[in-house]
Amino acid sequence: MSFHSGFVCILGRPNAGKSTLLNALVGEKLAIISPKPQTTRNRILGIINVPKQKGREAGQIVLIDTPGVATPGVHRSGSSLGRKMMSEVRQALEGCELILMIVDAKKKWDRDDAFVLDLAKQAGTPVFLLLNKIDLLADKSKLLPLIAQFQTLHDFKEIVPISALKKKGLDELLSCVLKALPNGPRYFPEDQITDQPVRFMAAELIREHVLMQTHEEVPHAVSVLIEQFEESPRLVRIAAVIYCERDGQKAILLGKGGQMLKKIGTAARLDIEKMVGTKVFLELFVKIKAGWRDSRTFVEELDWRRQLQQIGGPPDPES
Ligand SMILES: Nc1nc2c(ncn2[C@@H]2O[C@H](COP(=O)(O)OP(=O)(O)OP(=O)(O)O)[C@@H](O)[C@H]2O)c(=O)[nH]1
Ligand SMILES: [Mg+2]
Repeated sequence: MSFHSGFVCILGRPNAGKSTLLNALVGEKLAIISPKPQTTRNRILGIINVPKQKGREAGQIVLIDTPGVATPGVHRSGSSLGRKMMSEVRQALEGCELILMIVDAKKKWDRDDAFVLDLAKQAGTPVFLLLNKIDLLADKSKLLPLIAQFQTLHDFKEIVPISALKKKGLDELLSCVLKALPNGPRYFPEDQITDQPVRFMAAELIREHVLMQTHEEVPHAVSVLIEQFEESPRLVRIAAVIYCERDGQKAILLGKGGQMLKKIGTAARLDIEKMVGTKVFLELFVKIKAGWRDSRTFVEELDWRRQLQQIGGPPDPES
């Protein structure tokens, strides 16, 4: 019996729906979602084990969600954070067997999409084009001309209309992906769905609620670091710091009489409890770290892969 497997990179501009697709395909919330661009900052693995079905071989798809690709010069792409996000995208592209380039079917193709396509072309890897958000297309007859138009841009291996949000077209997509992957091993144990540590996912859930509750520059100026994470059978104790860059942002995050921080904390605690399956005691602090997005050292501190590497020994000088 043949077994298909491989690494599949989800690539696209900010807000195209990459993380929504990852969660929908894996069937678990692995990545945070928000209507604000540049929500995802790290590459996120999602592992799917596909059982053998009629007309479909068994296999394992290792999806990699990536930060939204920003065209140089926009979205502070030159900051340390921006550079780090692009390096996460490049690492995901390296060595993957297939690229799922995702675009918003409602939006006109522009230079940001062209920049993403160039990246995919440079990788020299087969590309599927996913036309996402088709639930927003009132007139579905527009899809065929749209597909014909996209066919002129690149020799896409497949063009698949989907709705990541409404979970439309995903079964067909999975079958196409599996077919496109080579025969290979099971890379991860069958019960593993991600490589992210729980404490990092907890930090992300806190950041998701900051993204939901705040506006303009605040969400982009926020990062979350877990300072304490103690697990016991019936309770997880977490202390986390929400970093922002300025006094005004801190005031917004605290809110009148601390109301905003309380709201973020309660909502995040409920989500973390759902994830860990026990009660959670969550303490949140807000601190200012001026210009952290331009600090390479601090941006590296936010990278859990790097943190693990440091615990395990000195970092590889090549990385
Ligand atoms: N209507 C509709 N909305 C969608 C669909 N997929 C994603 N969205 C919405 O698009 C917004 C962005 O979704 P994300 O999954 O966070 O997008 P992303 O590409 O991961 O964005 P970044 O991490 O910022 O690069 C959210 O408000 C989603 O709910 C879809 O199929 N239909
Ligand atoms: Mg995302």
